[in-house]
Amino acid sequence: MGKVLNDLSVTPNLLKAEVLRHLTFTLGKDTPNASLYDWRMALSFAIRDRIVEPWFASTRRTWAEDRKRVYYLSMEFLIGRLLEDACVNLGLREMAEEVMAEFGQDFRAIIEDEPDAALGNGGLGRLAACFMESMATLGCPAYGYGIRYEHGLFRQRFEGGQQVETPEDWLLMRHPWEFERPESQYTIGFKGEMATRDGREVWVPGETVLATAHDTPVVGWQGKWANTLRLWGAKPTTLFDLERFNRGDFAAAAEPEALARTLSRVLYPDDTTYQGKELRLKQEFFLTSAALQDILRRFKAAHSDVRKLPNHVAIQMNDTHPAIAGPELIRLLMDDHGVPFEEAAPIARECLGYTNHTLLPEALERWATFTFGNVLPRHMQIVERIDAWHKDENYHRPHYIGIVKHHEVRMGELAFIMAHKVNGVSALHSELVKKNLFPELNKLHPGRIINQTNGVTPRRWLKMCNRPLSSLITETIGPGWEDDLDRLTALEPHISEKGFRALFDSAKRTNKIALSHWIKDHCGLTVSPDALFDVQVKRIHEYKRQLLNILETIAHWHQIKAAPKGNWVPRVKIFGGKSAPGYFVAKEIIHLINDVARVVNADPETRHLLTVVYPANYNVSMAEHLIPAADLSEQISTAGKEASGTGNMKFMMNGAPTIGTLDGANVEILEQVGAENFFLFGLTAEEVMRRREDPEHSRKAIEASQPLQDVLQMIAEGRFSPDQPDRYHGLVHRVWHHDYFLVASDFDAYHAAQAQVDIAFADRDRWLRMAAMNTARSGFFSSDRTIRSYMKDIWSVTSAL
Ligand code: 26W
Repeated sequence: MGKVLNDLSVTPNLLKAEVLRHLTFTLGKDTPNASLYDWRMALSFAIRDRIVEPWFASTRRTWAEDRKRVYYLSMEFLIGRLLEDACVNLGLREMAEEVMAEFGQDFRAIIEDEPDAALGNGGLGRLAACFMESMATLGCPAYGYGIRYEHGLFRQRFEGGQQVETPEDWLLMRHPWEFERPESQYTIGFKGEMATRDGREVWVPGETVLATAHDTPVVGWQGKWANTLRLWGAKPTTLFDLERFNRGDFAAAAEPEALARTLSRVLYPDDTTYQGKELRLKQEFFLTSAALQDILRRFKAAHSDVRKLPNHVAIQMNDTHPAIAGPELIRLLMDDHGVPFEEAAPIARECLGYTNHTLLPEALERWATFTFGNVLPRHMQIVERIDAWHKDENYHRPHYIGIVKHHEVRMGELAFIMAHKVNGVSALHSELVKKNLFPELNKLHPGRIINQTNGVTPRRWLKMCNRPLSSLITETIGPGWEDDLDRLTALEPHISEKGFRALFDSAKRTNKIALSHWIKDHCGLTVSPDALFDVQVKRIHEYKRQLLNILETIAHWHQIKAAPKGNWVPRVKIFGGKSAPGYFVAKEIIHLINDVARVVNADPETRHLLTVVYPANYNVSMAEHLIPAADLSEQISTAGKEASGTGNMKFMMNGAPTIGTLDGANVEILEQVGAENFFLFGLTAEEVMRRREDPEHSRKAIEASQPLQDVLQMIAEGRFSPDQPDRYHGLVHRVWHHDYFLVASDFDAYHAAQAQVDIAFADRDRWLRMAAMNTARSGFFSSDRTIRSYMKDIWSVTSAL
């Protein structure tokens, strides 16, 4: 590693003066009148000032050394709160707390006052945020490109146990981390037609909007490097229709503005179900075109020959959402730089990489050629040209393979063909991408599909969110594990020491006590920190099988009631997650969980042994509260369906063993931690496929399982919905007859694995060994490892540090 670029010689007095200066001169507030918000702003600006220096230094270095840059294109960046993260990475966390205390301000309260920037749905968006942090930590020159949505992911409330969505408005208050760049502005065209000018075909767009840049610096561990997250906001090219205004039609005069702004108004809240909406296609092109114009502008500032682009530019497409990057880059090279198609296409491919995040058929983007051709007429031509070019170069290509098929443009095939590397996000997933998603393309292009197992940033997901455990780690193995997470294996020899285990225990207990208070405040429920905290937090989806979890919870409750004097391990079942607004089945599962919670939590016979908790509005900040306090990590998807999972890695780092199937990165977690420290159950991906061939699989599974029959009977009788006994008839019917995700077939195995969890948890010593082993073996799941591997295998870039 090279020298530290940032001068971290800030003293408490200096920081204090800076906070006061910002309070006074930036916020215009006197201390007696300053609100929590004012103090948060003042501290944020003071901290941001410390980032600007390494940020400039990094940018200057990249220019001076003419370094290749990575451009990460993503429709989602689920960044969460930034203040504490920035403090931690600058090494100013303790000092900031001290300084604010001197002003009589509570640091925690300030942290929690920041809105949680939810510019993403779930895993894919959070991965992008972790990658940004790791690229900064590793000194990989990089830009993240995304959309500055005015409204991030909706807020979730429960009304009568049902999900109700309300709009999110994180930008209502001033966002202190960004710098607007009115000078970095590009015109984005849509629709219109092709025309001939000087013998050349040109695109004359029918609509245009402006994309303006908003930059947020992303600082890495210890402030050695900082990159830029550049989010585009949409603005009208003409602010105002003056003619209409003068005619007195004031509302209509503002129409062009309203129209343009819808482009960056709201994040699509669907993860995994693609809808085919024109506005979504426009958003995708808006992001991609702005990014590519910006990339080419930067390239041309230092170079003249666009044929050299791949030596200087690596563009990563986060799923197919920015897959229009292939045709758009070709268009810019051809139409703006006069490069012929045959040269432009390979140049574009050399620059582009494509990450696949899902195998679910309903998630694969395809646009009706009608929509695509209407919104992007020039790109429609180029897509057809790419398809023909690919067919020519691969004359063995089977007739049923291609980008345009059955009047649809298939974005997966487009992204694959236009990328020099295609990667899956876990070992199992990457194999399935080869075998099931792109078997023919894989045969035509052997070696193009590679694996890059996901990771998470240990700065946010261990250092920052779990201070008790982080301190213990540092006391035990010394500092430096934060950016060298494999060093956690040095904890292993200590696990056999009773003293260390007691300290590990007390760190977890501290977190559980804190979470108990949080649950009391947010849900009004009293839970004991002695109970087993069993947590499933993620988007609600059938394949993730929250239904399996709640059915087993009912079975467990039923068992306790049959023997209330039994030697039961007290459990707190914690659920968290949002459903897509239009996803009926997922919403029904949410309703059921809340109904079960109401009944079970009111049962005096079991109250001390079982509590079901479902706090509304799960988001990044809530994850930071829940994960450090978890005893058990629920990763129970139908095998073959969860591409990777990243929550699973966060739980592992924080010392929570997994109960899970052989799916996604669970496979690799199991490999790292060993079978004795993992509660494995359920059908494998192959067994799942075979099991589905039996049309009677669910009926047979239910008939073979008395506990499951009892559970379904209770639900069907309205035990949890006495006000509407038939509420779950549809749900129960589906488990019996349309159980695509094999809830019934895995039920008994899951129930048995949960019994094993109870046995292990009751043996305090054994449990602590398992928990600590999970932390000690989690080094592999640092996103630093992932990013190093992308740098080497896909991007061909080196660290500037
Ligand atoms: C167009 C609708 C849409 C929106 C989002 C389709 C698909 C998506 C994403 C690909 C869904 C997603 O977030 N996938 C998750 O990506 C994570 C990061 O790689 C993985 O850990 C999760 O397993 C995967 O579900």
